[in-house]
Amino acid sequence: MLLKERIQAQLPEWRERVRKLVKEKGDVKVGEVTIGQIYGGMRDVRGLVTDISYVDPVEGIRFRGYTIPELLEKLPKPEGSEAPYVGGLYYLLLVGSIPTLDEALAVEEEWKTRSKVPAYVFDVLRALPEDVHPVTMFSTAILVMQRESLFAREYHAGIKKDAYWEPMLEDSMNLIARLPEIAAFIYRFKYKGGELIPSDPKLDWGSNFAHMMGVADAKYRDLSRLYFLLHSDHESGNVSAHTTHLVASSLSDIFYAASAGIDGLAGPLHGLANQECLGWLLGVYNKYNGVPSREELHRYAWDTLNSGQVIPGYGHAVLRKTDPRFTAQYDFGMKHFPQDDVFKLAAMVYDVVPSVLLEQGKAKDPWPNVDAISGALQYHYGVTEFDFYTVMFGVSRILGVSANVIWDRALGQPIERAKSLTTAMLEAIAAKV
Ligand code: NMX
Ligand code: MLT
Repeated sequence: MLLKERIQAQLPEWRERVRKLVKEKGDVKVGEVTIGQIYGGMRDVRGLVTDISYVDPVEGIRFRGYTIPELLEKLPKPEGSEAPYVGGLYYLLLVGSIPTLDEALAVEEEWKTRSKVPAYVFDVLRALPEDVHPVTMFSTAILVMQRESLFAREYHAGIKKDAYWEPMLEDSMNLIARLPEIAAFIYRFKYKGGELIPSDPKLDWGSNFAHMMGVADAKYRDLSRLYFLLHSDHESGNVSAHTTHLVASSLSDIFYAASAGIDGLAGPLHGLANQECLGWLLGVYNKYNGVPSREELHRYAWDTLNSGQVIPGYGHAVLRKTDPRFTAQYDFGMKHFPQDDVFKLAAMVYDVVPSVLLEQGKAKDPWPNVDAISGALQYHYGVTEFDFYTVMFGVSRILGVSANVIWDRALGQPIERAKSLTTAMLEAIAAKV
Protein backbone atom coordinates (compact mmCIF):
# COMPACT_ATOMS: atom_id res chain seq x y z
CA MET A 1 0.00 0.00 0.00
CA LEU A 2 1.33 3.44 -1.01
CA LEU A 3 0.61 5.05 2.38
CA LYS A 4 2.41 2.27 4.19
CA GLU A 5 5.51 2.62 1.98
CA ARG A 6 5.57 6.39 2.44
CA ILE A 7 5.30 6.18 6.23
CA GLN A 8 7.82 3.35 6.40
CA ALA A 9 10.35 5.42 4.48
CA GLN A 10 10.19 8.22 7.07
CA LEU A 11 10.17 6.12 10.19
CA PRO A 12 13.90 5.65 10.88
CA GLU A 13 14.45 9.42 10.75
CA TRP A 14 11.40 10.23 12.89
CA ARG A 15 12.22 7.61 15.48
CA GLU A 16 15.78 8.88 15.77
CA ARG A 17 14.59 12.49 16.01
CA VAL A 18 12.24 11.70 18.90
CA ARG A 19 14.73 9.36 20.62
CA LYS A 20 17.44 12.04 20.53
CA LEU A 21 15.12 14.80 21.78
CA VAL A 22 13.89 12.74 24.73
CA LYS A 23 17.34 11.35 25.59
CA GLU A 24 19.26 14.61 25.35
CA LYS A 25 16.61 17.18 26.29
CA GLY A 26 14.05 15.16 28.20
CA ASP A 27 14.40 17.35 31.30
CA VAL A 28 13.76 20.67 29.55
CA LYS A 29 10.58 22.33 30.87
CA VAL A 30 7.95 23.44 28.33
CA GLY A 31 5.53 24.95 30.85
CA GLU A 32 4.09 24.95 34.32
CA VAL A 33 0.61 24.08 35.57
CA THR A 34 -1.42 26.33 37.84
CA ILE A 35 -4.24 25.42 40.19
CA GLY A 36 -6.55 27.48 37.94
CA GLN A 37 -5.63 25.28 34.98
CA ILE A 38 -6.16 22.06 36.93
CA TYR A 39 -9.68 23.17 37.83
CA GLY A 40 -10.16 24.90 34.48
CA GLY A 41 -10.16 22.06 31.99
CA MET A 42 -6.37 22.18 31.49
CA ARG A 43 -6.58 25.17 29.13
CA ASP A 44 -3.16 25.93 27.61
CA VAL A 45 -1.43 23.08 29.46
CA ARG A 46 1.15 21.81 27.01
CA GLY A 47 1.04 18.07 27.52
CA LEU A 48 0.47 16.54 24.10
CA VAL A 49 2.39 16.29 20.85
CA THR A 50 1.26 15.91 17.24
CA ASP A 51 2.85 16.84 13.93
CA ILE A 52 -0.34 16.49 11.94
CA SER A 53 -1.99 19.82 12.69
CA TYR A 54 -1.49 22.90 14.86
CA VAL A 55 -4.01 25.54 15.99
CA ASP A 56 -2.70 29.07 16.47
CA PRO A 57 -5.11 31.16 18.59
CA VAL A 58 -5.22 33.95 16.00
CA GLU A 59 -4.46 32.28 12.69
CA GLY A 60 -6.34 29.03 13.34
CA ILE A 61 -5.55 25.60 11.97
CA ARG A 62 -2.64 24.52 9.78
CA PHE A 63 -2.68 20.96 8.52
CA ARG A 64 0.90 19.74 8.18
CA GLY A 65 1.96 23.37 7.97
CA TYR A 66 -0.62 24.43 5.37
CA THR A 67 -3.46 26.89 5.95
CA ILE A 68 -6.93 26.09 4.61
CA PRO A 69 -6.66 28.46 1.59
CA GLU A 70 -3.29 26.87 0.74
CA LEU A 71 -4.79 23.38 0.90
CA LEU A 72 -7.76 24.36 -1.24
CA GLU A 73 -5.32 25.59 -3.83
CA LYS A 74 -2.69 22.84 -3.68
CA LEU A 75 -4.45 19.53 -3.01
CA PRO A 76 -5.53 17.65 -6.18
CA LYS A 77 -9.20 18.05 -7.09
CA PRO A 78 -11.65 16.24 -9.36
CA GLU A 79 -11.80 18.04 -12.70
CA GLY A 80 -13.96 21.15 -12.67
CA SER A 81 -14.58 21.11 -8.92
CA GLU A 82 -13.47 23.42 -6.15
CA ALA A 83 -12.85 21.02 -3.25
CA PRO A 84 -10.01 18.47 -3.13
CA TYR A 85 -10.14 14.69 -3.05
CA VAL A 86 -10.41 13.46 0.53
CA GLY A 87 -7.92 10.73 -0.39
CA GLY A 88 -5.37 13.48 -1.06
CA LEU A 89 -6.09 15.08 2.29
CA TYR A 90 -5.57 11.74 4.07
CA TYR A 91 -2.27 11.29 2.23
CA LEU A 92 -1.22 14.73 3.50
CA LEU A 93 -2.25 14.00 7.09
CA LEU A 94 -0.39 10.68 7.15
CA VAL A 95 2.61 11.35 4.93
CA GLY A 96 3.11 15.06 5.58
CA SER A 97 3.43 16.33 2.01
CA ILE A 98 1.02 17.40 -0.73
CA PRO A 99 0.27 14.39 -2.95
CA THR A 100 0.28 14.36 -6.72
CA LEU A 101 -3.03 13.59 -8.42
CA ASP A 102 -1.94 9.96 -8.85
CA GLU A 103 -1.06 9.63 -5.18
CA ALA A 104 -4.41 11.09 -4.11
CA LEU A 105 -6.19 8.73 -6.50
CA ALA A 106 -4.22 5.76 -5.16
CA VAL A 107 -5.71 6.40 -1.70
CA GLU A 108 -9.18 6.78 -3.22
CA GLU A 109 -8.72 3.44 -5.06
CA GLU A 110 -7.50 1.73 -1.90
CA TRP A 111 -10.68 2.88 -0.11
CA LYS A 112 -12.86 1.57 -2.95
CA THR A 113 -11.43 -1.93 -2.58
CA ARG A 114 -12.18 -1.88 1.16
CA SER A 115 -15.56 -0.14 1.11
CA LYS A 116 -17.98 -3.09 1.45
CA VAL A 117 -19.91 -2.69 4.69
CA PRO A 118 -20.69 -6.08 6.27
CA ALA A 119 -24.42 -6.83 6.47
CA TYR A 120 -24.31 -7.36 10.25
CA VAL A 121 -23.55 -3.63 10.72
CA PHE A 122 -26.86 -2.70 9.09
CA ASP A 123 -28.66 -5.44 11.03
CA VAL A 124 -27.39 -3.94 14.29
CA LEU A 125 -28.43 -0.42 13.25
CA ARG A 126 -31.87 -1.62 12.20
CA ALA A 127 -32.33 -3.29 15.59
CA LEU A 128 -31.73 -0.10 17.60
CA PRO A 129 -34.73 1.75 19.10
CA GLU A 130 -36.37 4.14 16.67
CA ASP A 131 -35.62 7.26 18.69
CA VAL A 132 -31.88 6.60 19.02
CA HIS A 133 -29.70 9.57 18.11
CA PRO A 134 -27.89 9.28 14.73
CA VAL A 135 -24.51 9.75 16.46
CA THR A 136 -25.29 6.80 18.74
CA MET A 137 -25.98 4.75 15.59
CA PHE A 138 -22.71 5.92 14.05
CA SER A 139 -20.65 5.13 17.14
CA THR A 140 -22.37 1.73 17.48
CA ALA A 141 -21.64 0.86 13.84
CA ILE A 142 -17.94 1.58 14.39
CA LEU A 143 -17.80 -0.32 17.66
CA VAL A 144 -19.52 -3.42 16.35
CA MET A 145 -16.88 -3.75 13.60
CA GLN A 146 -14.21 -4.16 16.28
CA ARG A 147 -14.48 -7.90 15.85
CA GLU A 148 -12.65 -7.44 12.53
CA SER A 149 -9.66 -5.59 13.95
CA LEU A 150 -6.41 -6.81 12.46
CA PHE A 151 -4.46 -5.00 15.16
CA ALA A 152 -6.28 -6.89 17.93
CA ARG A 153 -5.65 -10.17 16.14
CA GLU A 154 -1.98 -9.53 15.41
CA TYR A 155 -1.32 -8.18 18.90
CA HIS A 156 -2.60 -11.39 20.41
CA ALA A 157 -0.55 -13.38 17.93
CA GLY A 158 2.56 -11.61 19.26
CA ILE A 159 3.41 -8.92 16.68
CA LYS A 160 6.52 -6.85 17.52
CA LYS A 161 6.07 -3.40 19.04
CA ASP A 162 7.72 -1.50 16.20
CA ALA A 163 5.22 -2.99 13.75
CA TYR A 164 2.10 -2.04 15.75
CA TRP A 165 1.37 0.85 13.44
CA GLU A 166 0.98 -1.39 10.38
CA PRO A 167 -2.25 -3.20 11.37
CA MET A 168 -3.42 0.11 12.86
CA LEU A 169 -3.10 1.63 9.39
CA GLU A 170 -4.87 -1.36 7.80
CA ASP A 171 -7.74 -1.11 10.31
CA SER A 172 -8.00 2.65 9.79
CA MET A 173 -8.16 2.27 6.01
CA ASN A 174 -10.88 -0.39 6.33
CA LEU A 175 -12.86 1.75 8.74
CA ILE A 176 -12.57 4.96 6.72
CA ALA A 177 -13.46 3.21 3.46
CA ARG A 178 -16.82 2.18 4.96
CA LEU A 179 -17.78 5.47 6.60
CA PRO A 180 -19.59 7.17 3.69
CA GLU A 181 -21.95 4.24 3.23
CA ILE A 182 -22.55 3.84 6.97
CA ALA A 183 -23.32 7.55 7.41
CA ALA A 184 -25.57 7.69 4.34
CA PHE A 185 -27.36 4.53 5.55
CA ILE A 186 -28.08 6.19 8.90
CA TYR A 187 -29.47 9.24 7.11
CA ARG A 188 -31.65 7.35 4.63
CA PHE A 189 -32.80 4.79 7.20
CA LYS A 190 -33.76 7.39 9.76
CA TYR A 191 -35.21 10.15 7.60
CA LYS A 192 -35.98 8.77 4.13
CA GLY A 193 -38.07 5.71 4.96
CA GLY A 194 -35.10 3.38 4.57
CA GLU A 195 -34.93 3.92 0.82
CA LEU A 196 -31.21 3.35 0.26
CA ILE A 197 -29.13 4.56 -2.67
CA PRO A 198 -26.41 2.11 -3.73
CA SER A 199 -22.82 3.28 -3.74
CA ASP A 200 -21.38 4.32 -7.11
CA PRO A 201 -17.89 2.84 -7.52
CA LYS A 202 -17.02 5.43 -10.17
CA LEU A 203 -17.19 8.24 -7.62
CA ASP A 204 -14.53 9.44 -5.19
CA TRP A 205 -15.05 8.93 -1.44
CA GLY A 206 -16.54 12.39 -0.78
CA SER A 207 -18.75 12.48 -3.87
CA ASN A 208 -20.00 8.98 -3.19
CA PHE A 209 -21.20 10.12 0.24
CA ALA A 210 -23.10 13.00 -1.42
CA HIS A 211 -24.57 10.61 -3.99
CA MET A 212 -25.70 8.06 -1.36
CA MET A 213 -27.29 10.87 0.70
CA GLY A 214 -29.57 11.46 -2.27
CA VAL A 215 -28.84 15.17 -2.72
CA ALA A 216 -29.35 15.89 -6.42
CA ASP A 217 -27.41 19.17 -6.72
CA ALA A 218 -23.89 18.37 -7.99
CA LYS A 219 -22.45 21.25 -5.92
CA TYR A 220 -23.24 19.21 -2.80
CA ARG A 221 -20.35 16.93 -3.80
CA ASP A 222 -17.98 19.87 -3.54
CA LEU A 223 -19.50 20.91 -0.25
CA SER A 224 -19.12 17.37 1.13
CA ARG A 225 -15.42 17.21 0.23
CA LEU A 226 -14.90 20.70 1.66
CA TYR A 227 -16.72 19.72 4.85
CA PHE A 228 -14.65 16.55 5.28
CA LEU A 229 -11.43 18.50 4.84
CA LEU A 230 -12.35 21.27 7.28
CA HIS A 231 -13.55 19.05 10.14
CA SER A 232 -10.83 16.41 9.93
CA ASP A 233 -8.33 17.55 12.53
CA HIS A 234 -7.83 20.29 15.10
CA GLU A 235 -4.61 19.34 16.88
CA SER A 236 -4.60 16.91 19.80
CA GLY A 237 -6.24 18.55 22.80
CA ASN A 238 -9.87 18.72 21.63
CA VAL A 239 -12.21 16.18 23.20
CA SER A 240 -12.62 13.81 20.23
CA ALA A 241 -8.91 13.74 19.34
CA HIS A 242 -7.73 13.45 22.91
CA THR A 243 -10.27 10.73 23.72
CA THR A 244 -9.23 8.71 20.68
CA HIS A 245 -5.56 9.14 21.57
CA LEU A 246 -6.13 8.25 25.22
CA VAL A 247 -8.16 5.11 24.46
CA ALA A 248 -5.72 3.99 21.76
CA SER A 249 -2.80 4.53 24.15
CA SER A 250 -3.89 1.42 26.08
CA LEU A 251 -3.40 -0.45 22.78
CA SER A 252 -7.11 -0.56 22.10
CA ASP A 253 -7.65 -0.75 18.35
CA ILE A 254 -9.02 2.03 16.14
CA PHE A 255 -12.60 0.72 16.31
CA TYR A 256 -12.71 1.08 20.10
CA ALA A 257 -10.76 4.33 20.07
CA ALA A 258 -12.67 6.06 17.24
CA SER A 259 -16.04 5.03 18.66
CA ALA A 260 -15.01 6.58 22.00
CA GLY A 261 -13.80 9.73 20.20
CA ILE A 262 -17.18 10.04 18.47
CA ASP A 263 -18.92 9.74 21.84
CA GLY A 264 -16.92 12.78 22.97
CA LEU A 265 -17.79 14.62 19.78
CA ALA A 266 -21.47 14.05 20.63
CA GLY A 267 -21.40 16.61 23.46
CA PRO A 268 -23.12 19.99 22.85
CA LEU A 269 -19.97 21.92 23.78
CA HIS A 270 -18.03 20.01 21.08
CA GLY A 271 -19.32 18.54 17.80
CA LEU A 272 -23.01 18.54 18.67
CA ALA A 273 -22.83 22.35 18.58
CA ASN A 274 -23.50 22.16 14.80
CA GLN A 275 -26.92 20.61 15.48
CA GLU A 276 -27.56 23.05 18.33
CA CYS A 277 -26.57 25.97 16.15
CA LEU A 278 -29.01 25.17 13.36
CA GLY A 279 -31.70 24.67 16.00
CA TRP A 280 -30.89 28.10 17.40
CA LEU A 281 -31.01 29.73 13.95
CA LEU A 282 -34.38 28.16 13.21
CA GLY A 283 -35.59 29.28 16.64
CA VAL A 284 -34.88 32.90 15.65
CA TYR A 285 -36.29 32.42 12.18
CA ASN A 286 -39.56 30.92 13.42
CA LYS A 287 -39.98 33.46 16.19
CA TYR A 288 -39.80 36.39 13.75
CA ASN A 289 -41.42 34.60 10.78
CA GLY A 290 -38.32 34.99 8.65
CA VAL A 291 -34.95 36.73 8.78
CA PRO A 292 -35.22 39.10 11.76
CA SER A 293 -34.01 42.69 11.98
CA ARG A 294 -30.60 43.28 13.64
CA GLU A 295 -32.41 44.63 16.72
CA GLU A 296 -34.57 41.51 17.01
CA LEU A 297 -31.53 39.27 16.63
CA HIS A 298 -29.65 41.30 19.24
CA ARG A 299 -32.55 40.82 21.67
CA TYR A 300 -32.82 37.09 20.92
CA ALA A 301 -29.09 36.60 21.59
CA TRP A 302 -29.42 38.41 24.92
CA ASP A 303 -32.47 36.30 25.83
CA THR A 304 -30.37 33.16 25.23
CA LEU A 305 -27.57 34.46 27.45
CA ASN A 306 -29.96 35.68 30.14
CA SER A 307 -31.59 32.26 30.29
CA GLY A 308 -28.19 30.82 31.16
CA GLN A 309 -27.52 29.14 27.82
CA VAL A 310 -24.58 29.42 25.46
CA ILE A 311 -24.88 30.70 21.91
CA PRO A 312 -23.88 27.62 19.92
CA GLY A 313 -21.17 28.00 17.30
CA TYR A 314 -19.48 30.89 19.11
CA GLY A 315 -16.43 30.79 21.36
CA HIS A 316 -13.47 28.45 21.50
CA ALA A 317 -11.04 27.04 24.04
CA VAL A 318 -7.98 27.92 21.91
CA LEU A 319 -9.03 30.31 19.13
CA ARG A 320 -9.28 34.05 19.74
CA LYS A 321 -10.39 35.14 16.25
CA THR A 322 -12.86 33.95 13.62
CA ASP A 323 -12.18 30.28 12.91
CA PRO A 324 -10.78 29.92 9.35
CA ARG A 325 -12.96 26.83 9.00
CA PHE A 326 -15.95 29.15 9.49
CA THR A 327 -14.55 31.53 6.87
CA ALA A 328 -14.08 28.79 4.27
CA GLN A 329 -17.73 27.72 4.66
CA TYR A 330 -18.97 31.31 4.76
CA ASP A 331 -17.11 31.98 1.48
CA PHE A 332 -18.72 28.88 -0.07
CA GLY A 333 -22.21 30.10 0.89
CA MET A 334 -21.49 33.66 -0.28
CA LYS A 335 -20.32 32.34 -3.62
CA HIS A 336 -23.16 29.90 -4.29
CA PHE A 337 -26.29 31.03 -2.42
CA PRO A 338 -25.92 34.44 -0.75
CA GLN A 339 -29.70 34.94 -0.94
CA ASP A 340 -30.63 31.75 0.92
CA ASP A 341 -32.61 32.79 4.01
CA VAL A 342 -30.94 30.51 6.57
CA PHE A 343 -27.50 31.37 5.19
CA LYS A 344 -28.37 35.09 5.32
CA LEU A 345 -29.43 34.64 8.93
CA ALA A 346 -26.18 32.82 9.83
CA ALA A 347 -24.26 35.68 8.19
CA MET A 348 -26.28 38.23 10.18
CA VAL A 349 -25.53 36.33 13.39
CA TYR A 350 -21.82 36.71 12.55
CA ASP A 351 -22.43 40.43 12.34
CA VAL A 352 -24.38 40.74 15.59
CA VAL A 353 -23.40 38.01 18.09
CA PRO A 354 -19.69 38.80 18.62
CA SER A 355 -20.62 42.28 19.88
CA VAL A 356 -23.25 40.79 22.22
CA LEU A 357 -20.72 38.33 23.65
CA LEU A 358 -18.17 41.15 24.02
CA GLU A 359 -20.78 43.26 25.79
CA GLN A 360 -21.53 40.39 28.17
CA GLY A 361 -17.78 40.04 28.76
CA LYS A 362 -17.64 36.36 29.69
CA ALA A 363 -16.54 34.41 26.61
CA LYS A 364 -12.81 34.75 25.96
CA ASP A 365 -13.47 34.25 22.27
CA PRO A 366 -16.61 36.00 20.95
CA TRP A 367 -16.01 34.82 17.37
CA PRO A 368 -17.62 32.00 15.37
CA ASN A 369 -16.16 28.50 15.30
CA VAL A 370 -16.56 25.78 12.66
CA ASP A 371 -20.09 24.90 13.83
CA ALA A 372 -21.62 28.36 13.41
CA ILE A 373 -22.33 27.96 9.71
CA SER A 374 -21.90 24.33 8.64
CA GLY A 375 -25.58 23.53 9.27
CA ALA A 376 -26.81 26.50 7.21
CA LEU A 377 -24.95 25.08 4.19
CA GLN A 378 -26.40 21.60 4.71
CA TYR A 379 -29.86 23.13 5.10
CA HIS A 380 -29.55 24.85 1.74
CA TYR A 381 -29.03 21.49 0.01
CA GLY A 382 -32.05 19.94 1.71
CA VAL A 383 -30.24 18.12 4.51
CA THR A 384 -32.50 19.73 7.06
CA GLU A 385 -32.50 16.95 9.69
CA PHE A 386 -30.02 18.70 11.92
CA ASP A 387 -29.49 15.93 14.45
CA PHE A 388 -27.62 14.18 11.62
CA TYR A 389 -24.97 16.91 11.33
CA THR A 390 -22.66 15.54 14.02
CA VAL A 391 -22.46 12.23 12.13
CA MET A 392 -20.88 14.13 9.24
CA PHE A 393 -18.48 15.83 11.64
CA GLY A 394 -17.62 12.34 12.94
CA VAL A 395 -16.98 10.90 9.47
CA SER A 396 -14.49 13.68 8.91
CA ARG A 397 -12.92 13.64 12.38
CA ILE A 398 -11.99 9.97 12.03
CA LEU A 399 -9.59 10.99 9.24
CA GLY A 400 -7.59 13.15 11.64
CA VAL A 401 -7.75 11.03 14.78
CA SER A 402 -6.82 7.83 12.95
CA ALA A 403 -3.81 9.53 11.34
CA ASN A 404 -2.76 10.63 14.82
CA VAL A 405 -3.04 7.22 16.45
CA ILE A 406 -1.21 5.53 13.56
CA TRP A 407 1.70 7.89 14.22
CA ASP A 408 1.36 7.41 17.99
CA ARG A 409 1.90 3.70 17.41
CA ALA A 410 4.70 4.27 14.91
CA LEU A 411 6.60 6.46 17.37
CA GLY A 412 5.94 4.12 20.27
CA GLN A 413 3.91 6.52 22.42
CA PRO A 414 3.20 4.85 25.78
CA ILE A 415 -0.06 4.44 27.65
CA GLU A 416 -1.31 7.87 28.78
CA ARG A 417 -1.62 8.26 32.50
CA ALA A 418 -1.62 11.78 33.96
CA LYS A 419 -1.28 12.32 37.72
CA SER A 420 -4.09 13.62 39.91
CA LEU A 421 -3.89 15.27 43.33
CA THR A 422 -6.48 15.83 46.04
CA THR A 423 -7.96 19.25 46.85
CA ALA A 424 -6.22 19.13 50.25
CA MET A 425 -2.88 18.62 48.49
CA LEU A 426 -3.53 21.61 46.24
CA GLU A 427 -4.52 23.69 49.29
CA ALA A 428 -1.30 22.66 51.01
CA ILE A 429 0.75 23.61 47.92
CA ALA A 430 -1.11 26.96 47.74
CA ALA A 431 -0.53 27.65 51.47
CA LYS A 432 3.24 27.51 50.97
CA VAL A 433 3.21 30.34 48.42
N1 NMX B 1 -22.19 31.69 24.60
C1 NMX B 1 -22.35 32.05 25.90
N2 NMX B 1 -21.39 31.97 26.82
C2 NMX B 1 -20.20 31.52 26.41
C3 NMX B 1 -19.94 31.17 25.08
C4 NMX B 1 -21.00 31.25 24.16
N3 NMX B 1 -20.88 30.88 22.88
N4 NMX B 1 -18.66 30.76 24.99
C5 NMX B 1 -18.14 30.86 26.22
N5 NMX B 1 -19.07 31.31 27.09
C6 NMX B 1 -18.95 31.47 28.53
C7 NMX B 1 -18.61 30.11 29.17
O1 NMX B 1 -19.77 29.30 29.30
C8 NMX B 1 -17.99 30.54 30.45
O2 NMX B 1 -19.04 30.90 31.33
P1 NMX B 1 -18.96 30.59 32.92
O3 NMX B 1 -17.79 31.40 33.39
O4 NMX B 1 -20.25 31.05 33.43
O5 NMX B 1 -18.72 29.12 33.04
C9 NMX B 1 -17.25 31.82 30.07
O6 NMX B 1 -17.86 32.28 28.84
C10 NMX B 1 -15.77 31.58 29.80
O7 NMX B 1 -15.64 30.53 28.86
P2 NMX B 1 -14.39 30.51 27.86
O8 NMX B 1 -13.16 30.34 28.68
O9 NMX B 1 -14.43 31.62 26.91
O10 NMX B 1 -14.70 29.18 27.02
P3 NMX B 1 -14.22 27.69 27.28
O11 NMX B 1 -12.84 27.54 26.78
O12 NMX B 1 -14.50 27.27 28.68
O13 NMX B 1 -15.24 26.87 26.35
C11 NMX B 1 -16.49 26.47 24.37
C12 NMX B 1 -15.12 26.85 24.95
C13 NMX B 1 -16.35 26.24 22.88
C14 NMX B 1 -16.96 25.18 25.03
C15 NMX B 1 -17.49 27.64 24.65
O14 NMX B 1 -17.06 28.79 23.97
C16 NMX B 1 -18.91 27.30 24.27
O15 NMX B 1 -19.64 26.70 25.09
N6 NMX B 1 -19.35 27.67 23.01
C17 NMX B 1 -20.66 27.31 22.54
C18 NMX B 1 -20.69 25.85 22.12
C19 NMX B 1 -19.88 25.62 20.85
O16 NMX B 1 -20.00 26.34 19.88
N7 NMX B 1 -19.07 24.54 20.86
C20 NMX B 1 -18.35 24.13 19.66
C21 NMX B 1 -16.82 24.27 19.73
C22 NMX B 1 -16.21 23.82 18.45
N8 NMX B 1 -16.36 22.37 18.26
O17 NMX B 1 -16.83 21.94 17.26
O18 NMX B 1 -16.01 21.59 19.14
C1 MLT C 1 -12.56 20.90 17.13
O1 MLT C 1 -12.58 20.99 15.90
O2 MLT C 1 -12.16 19.87 17.71
C2 MLT C 1 -13.13 22.02 17.93
O3 MLT C 1 -12.90 23.25 17.32
C3 MLT C 1 -12.80 21.99 19.38
C4 MLT C 1 -11.37 22.27 19.77
O4 MLT C 1 -10.47 22.39 18.97
O5 MLT C 1 -11.18 22.37 21.01
